[in-house]
Amino acid sequence: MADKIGVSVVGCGFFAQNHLNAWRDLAKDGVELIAVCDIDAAKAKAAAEKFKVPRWYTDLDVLLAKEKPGLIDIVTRVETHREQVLKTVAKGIPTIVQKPFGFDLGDCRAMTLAAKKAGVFLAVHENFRFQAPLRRITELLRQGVIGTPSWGRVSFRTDYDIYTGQPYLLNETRFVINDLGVHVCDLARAFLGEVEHVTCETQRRNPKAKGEDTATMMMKHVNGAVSMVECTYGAHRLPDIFPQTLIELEGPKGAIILYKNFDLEIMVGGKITKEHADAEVLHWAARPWHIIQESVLATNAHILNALRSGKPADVSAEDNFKTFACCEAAYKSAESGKAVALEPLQAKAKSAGKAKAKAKPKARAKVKSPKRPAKKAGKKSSKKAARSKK
Ligand code: NAD
Ligand code: 89Y
Repeated sequence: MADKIGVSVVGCGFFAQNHLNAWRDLAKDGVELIAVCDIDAAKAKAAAEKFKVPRWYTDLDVLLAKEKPGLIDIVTRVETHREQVLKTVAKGIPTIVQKPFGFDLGDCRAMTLAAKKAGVFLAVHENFRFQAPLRRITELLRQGVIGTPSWGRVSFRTDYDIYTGQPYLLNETRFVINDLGVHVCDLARAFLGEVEHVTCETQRRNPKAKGEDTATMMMKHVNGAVSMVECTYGAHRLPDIFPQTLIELEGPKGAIILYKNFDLEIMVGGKITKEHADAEVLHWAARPWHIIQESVLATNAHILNALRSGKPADVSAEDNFKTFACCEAAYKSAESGKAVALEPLQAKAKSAGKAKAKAKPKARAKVKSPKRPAKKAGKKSSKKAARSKK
């Protein structure tokens, strides 16, 4: 049995249930859930009871004063990520934070920089690349089965009712790119390499949504590859295959296509090899979410292994900063109608991040909202609309 590690989960809402289940499954690898925290006492208490966690808190500062976790897992919503990560990193505690890493690239840079300066492990819970069929595609690409892909498509299209579980999404001024774009952009990077520039068009098909619910992105990768990267919560298709991501990759030796229902085809040398790449339905999981739920376990296990072996996670803060830069570029492209290069954006966020990391917490209020979604919503001022509140 591996050495014991005390894990604390912060935020005990909708998605944290998957994290808590996954950490409980990792007890066999030495994980001990030592404390949970939620500003809503009922949720913190319920999580502690359900997962047999000895202590629960309603204030992260109190948890940090009383506990000595070996790892903190932040599963609150985006508006709290920066403040919480800066606190846990300042205490020297290895930290995982849920996606989206930050509200904007400045947030992501501030957290990445703080962790780097303090020499503290920081990973982002970017789980889509750990989904069973997507892990299989990574493996095939590493084996060079189709050579280096020069074209790809990553697509997530649904109008499944996500709003019952995640009602806050309707109020996000940065909506689908921050929520799903982070996943599909991460997959484009993982499969086709770093991104040079992004072109994007956004749409708001659901009038009840404050921000964009549809994004169509085209990416030019540094190695010359091109990808179409799409996500929408406004596609009226049957069957609705939520929460599946479809993939097409073309390389010099062949193609890999992930169709609906996890049917994977590998086309090489004039032959098609078919595989069924569905995930196991874990004992606490249920379709159609099982594919995401199993990936939460795989993500947590990967990050834990990385921490233990003294290496950055594949989804480290540094890595996810590059994914988020694609999203920032997508918003800027949708605003300007032009292709947006990543490098200047990343450099700009670097210097802004340094300044903000030094600034006192109240400087956070100065973060500007994206102009386009706020204009479309046409109700709140851009400052008020910048971060959705509970
Ligand atoms: P939620 O609102 O259901 O849960 C958030 C919880 O955090 C709430 O219980 C709230 O009371 C608590 N909270 C708020 N501020 C807090 C604070 N300062 N200290 C402690 N607790 C606090 O939201 P959710 O749907 O669970 O989303 C949480 C995160 O998970 C988001 O970042 C979301 O994007 C992400 N998410 C990821 C996936 C995925 O597949 N990776 C899927 C769904 C949600
Ligand atoms: O919020 C989204 C995510 O990150 O993964 C699935 C989701 O919960 C709804 O599409």
